[in-house]
Amino acid sequence: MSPRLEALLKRFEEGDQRALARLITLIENRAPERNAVIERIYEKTGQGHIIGITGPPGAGKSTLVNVLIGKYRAQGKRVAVLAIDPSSPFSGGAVLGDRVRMTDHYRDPGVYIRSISSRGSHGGLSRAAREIVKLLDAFGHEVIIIETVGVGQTELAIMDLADTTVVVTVPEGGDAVQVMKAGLNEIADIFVVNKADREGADRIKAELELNVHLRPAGGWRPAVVMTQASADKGVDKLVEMASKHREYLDAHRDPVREANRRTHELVEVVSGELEQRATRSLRTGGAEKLVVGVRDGRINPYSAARKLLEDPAALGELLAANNNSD
Ligand SMILES: Nc1nc2c(ncn2[C@@H]2O[C@H](COP(=O)(O)OP(=O)(O)O)[C@@H](O)[C@H]2O)c(=O)[nH]1
Ligand SMILES: [Mg+2]
Repeated sequence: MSPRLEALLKRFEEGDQRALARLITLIENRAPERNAVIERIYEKTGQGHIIGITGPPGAGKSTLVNVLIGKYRAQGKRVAVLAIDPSSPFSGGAVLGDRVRMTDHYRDPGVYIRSISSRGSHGGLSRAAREIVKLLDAFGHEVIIIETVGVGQTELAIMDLADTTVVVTVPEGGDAVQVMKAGLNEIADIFVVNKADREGADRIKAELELNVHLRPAGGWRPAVVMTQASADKGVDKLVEMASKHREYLDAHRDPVREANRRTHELVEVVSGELEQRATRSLRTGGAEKLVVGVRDGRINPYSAARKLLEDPAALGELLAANNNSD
């Protein structure tokens, strides 16, 4: 580990928010040092309550997060927010009003807000999100809120990072149907019907409650909470249910799920690292004869790959850590 990275980690451990920000940027940029960073902080993770908030755009998720931050701060808890939503107030697509409301929290040293863009990133987003959440957790945040727009597979994978998943819906046209279609009802630990001031909120609540009762008995039954985030109504109930859900999780640990998560993490880190090393090494002269043969068409890529994989010495060279040019 370079002395610079060592110094940065030391500042992180001392609680310097700028060091936290720099380390998050390393993760976002997929810097080669990122594995070493997470390895170093890993033991300090597992303390914070990770709350995922998802739902259609415009449902009021960011407004709700703003209010939630205040509630948790009033309990004396340190709060981090990771927003993965290009249109979120956190990520710059904000209406002015949202930004003004956020400034209180921006100045509060007990609150850390970060957004990452979901644009342009491919398979790496859920891994980056997981690693950033680990940093936020190890830093000492007691509550970590992840906000995403519930649409694709990546967002579902990101919600899998959460201990407690909150699905936000609104009374507007067909919104609840959209939630069902996107498979969000299966991942919800708590449903929020936001914009309770709007017509039809009671009907949506009844629909969701019916849906909850159709779930097999046993296990956690998702609560349905009505809120009016913009008027700070009903949010205390959400805080209460989130805390109940966490107690439930503590009392009903799922060792199989935890083992699967850890194994998945191992596979992801190893395969990512192997791919990076092999790619670099093949581009910079590793397995030269084979690569040249493939380039000028004498050997087909499949035969070359098989030869390489069947030769332990060549493979060892290809994957040697010193091929890393960091
Ligand atoms: N009527 C009403 N509007 C709300 C409520 N909560 C949020 N909004 C408004 O809904 C709009 C979208 O909110 P936002 O938090 O950006 O939604 P997001 O895209 O889900 O993050 C904003 O104009 C909010 O002021 C509510 O409870 N009632
Ligand atoms: Mg938002």
